[in-house]
Amino acid sequence: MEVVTSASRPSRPGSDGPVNPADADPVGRGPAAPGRAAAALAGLVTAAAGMATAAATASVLGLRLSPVGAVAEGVVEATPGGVARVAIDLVGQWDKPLLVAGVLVVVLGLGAIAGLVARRRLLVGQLLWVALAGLGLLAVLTRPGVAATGLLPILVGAATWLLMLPFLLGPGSVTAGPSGSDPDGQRDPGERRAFLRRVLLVGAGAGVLALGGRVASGGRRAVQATRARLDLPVTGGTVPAGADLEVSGLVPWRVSNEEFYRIDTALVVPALEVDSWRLRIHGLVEQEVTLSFEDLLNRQLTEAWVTLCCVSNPVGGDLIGNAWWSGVRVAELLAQARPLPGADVVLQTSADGWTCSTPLEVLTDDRDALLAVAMNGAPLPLQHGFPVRMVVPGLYGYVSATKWLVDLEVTRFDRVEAYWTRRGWAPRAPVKTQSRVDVPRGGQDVAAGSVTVAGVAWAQHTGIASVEVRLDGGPWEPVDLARVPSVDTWVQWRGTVQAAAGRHTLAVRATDRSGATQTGVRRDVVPDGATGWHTIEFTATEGT
Ligand SMILES: Nc1nc2c(c(=O)[nH]1)N[C@H]1C(S)=C(S)[C@@H](COP(=O)(O)O)O[C@H]1N2
Ligand SMILES: [Mo]
Repeated sequence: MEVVTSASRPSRPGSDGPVNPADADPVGRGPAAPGRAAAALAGLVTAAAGMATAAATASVLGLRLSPVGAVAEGVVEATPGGVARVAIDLVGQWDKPLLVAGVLVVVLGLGAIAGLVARRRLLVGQLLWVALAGLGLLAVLTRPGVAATGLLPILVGAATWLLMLPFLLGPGSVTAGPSGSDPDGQRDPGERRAFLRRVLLVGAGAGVLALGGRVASGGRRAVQATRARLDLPVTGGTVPAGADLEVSGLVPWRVSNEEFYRIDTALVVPALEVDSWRLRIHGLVEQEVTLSFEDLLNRQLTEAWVTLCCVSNPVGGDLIGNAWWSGVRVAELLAQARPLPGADVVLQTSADGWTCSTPLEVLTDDRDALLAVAMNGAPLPLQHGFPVRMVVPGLYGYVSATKWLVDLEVTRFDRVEAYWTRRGWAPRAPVKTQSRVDVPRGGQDVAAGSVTVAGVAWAQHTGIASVEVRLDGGPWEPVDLARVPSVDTWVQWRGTVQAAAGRHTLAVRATDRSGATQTGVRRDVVPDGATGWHTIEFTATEGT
C-alpha cells in the first residue's frame, strides 16, 4: 500500500525532501506525510469508528457490554472503595455516564496521538492501536461470563482501527509533501476537501453504527418483551389499612417500582432470558440443586412487605424503599440442598459477577428471606434484578439483596470475601435502627403555631416501638405511629409541635422493639451504616 511505504519511511535529518515552511518540524520527511492537524483528526475519527463497530457488533451479538463498557466496568472494579465513595459523593447518579464518557474521551485522545505518530510511521501508529485493543481485550476477559463471542467486538474494532487510518491518510488526503503544499505552506484545497470528505464519511458511518447498534440492541429488547409477556402467579399487594398516613410531603408507604432507589455496580443492566436462566446451589451441601425459572414458579410462593435499605444511606437519606415482594423462601431451597455442618454463610453471585455474603442462619430462620420474582405485583424491573433477586428482611442490601442472581454457594465466612467486604465494608451488616423527618422539609417555611411533623422510622426484622421528636433541643416528645403488617417494614410517624415565629431545629429518634434507642452519635456510613439523629431546620412565619 502506497501510504505505508511513504508514511512509515523513517525520517532522516537533513533529508532532501522539501520542508513545509508552515511546519515547525525541522526534520525532513517523505513525500506524503499528512499535516499534523489532519493526522490527529484522522486518528480521532479512526478511534470513534473502531469503538462504533465494536459496540455495534456487541449489540448485534446481544452482549451486555461493549468493549468501552467493559473497560469502564473494569475501572469501577479496580477502584478502591474509598475513592469510589468520594467519586459518588461528588457526582451522584451521574457516576456511570461520566465514567463511560471518560473512557470515550481517553480513547479518542489516544486515537489522536496514534494518528500523529502514524503520520510518519504508520506501523508504529498501528502498533499503538493493537496495544489499545489488547487493553480492551484484557478488560473484556476480566468480565465474568464472557463466551468466545465476547471477543468478537474487540477484533472487529481493532480491524476497523487498522484499516481506517491508512484509508483516511491515503492518497488524496491532506499532505504536507511537495504535492500538498505551495510555497506559503497552504494545503491544496482539492486534497483538503477530499480528506475532509473521508473524515466526514467515516465519522458519519461511526455515528450511524453507534446509534443503530443501540436501537437494534437485540438481546435487551427481547428480554423486555419476555418480561412484558410474563404472567406470574402473584398478587399486587394491598397497602394495609392505616399504614399510609397520607401526609403531603411524606414518602408513600409503598414505593412504586419507578420511584424505588437503585444501587448497583452494573454499568449496563444485565438482560437475562428466563428460558436460559438457571440458579445453582452448591458448595458445602449434601445435594447440589439447579433450578430453572419454571422450577421456581412451581414451588410455593410467599409474598411479603419488606423494606430494603442501602448501607450507604446517610442519616436523612433516601436510599431506602418499601415494596411488596413475591418469591420462594430461600430456607426451603436450602433445606433441599442440605447444608453441611460447619457452613455458616451463603455467597451469592449475580450474572455480572457481583458477589455478596449472607449468614446462613439468617437465610434459614423463620423470616421471609426470598428469591423474589416480582416487585409490587410485576415481574422485577430489569434494574431491580430481573428475573430473580434476593430480598432479606433486616440486612443492608450489600449483604443480602443480590440482583440478577445466578449462583448460591454454601460456604464459610473464613473462606470467602464478597465484593464490598473486599473494599472495607463489614462482612455482617444488620440494618441499624433509624428515623427520618420528611415534613417539614429542611429549609421550608411553615406557618407559626401548630406545625405538622411527619416521617418514617425503620428497624427491619426488629420493629419500631416508638418515635420521638425534639424541637430546638427541648424535651423529647412522642409522636403517633402508623400501623404496619410486620416488623420487616418501615413505619410512618406523625405529630405536632408548637413553633413560634422564627427559625427552628427538629430532631427525630426511634426506639426499636429490642428496647434500644437510636444513638445520637454521628457516624459515617462506612463500614456498616450511619448513625445519628436526623435533624432539620425550618422557619415558622406569622400567618399571611
Ligand atoms: N448484582 C448486584 N446486586 C446488588 C448490587 C449490585 O451492585 N449488584 N447492589 C446491592 C446493594 S448495595 C443494594 S443497597 C441493593 C439495592 O437494590 P435496588 O437497586 O433494587 O434498590 O441491591 C444489592 N444488590
Ligand atoms: Mo447498598
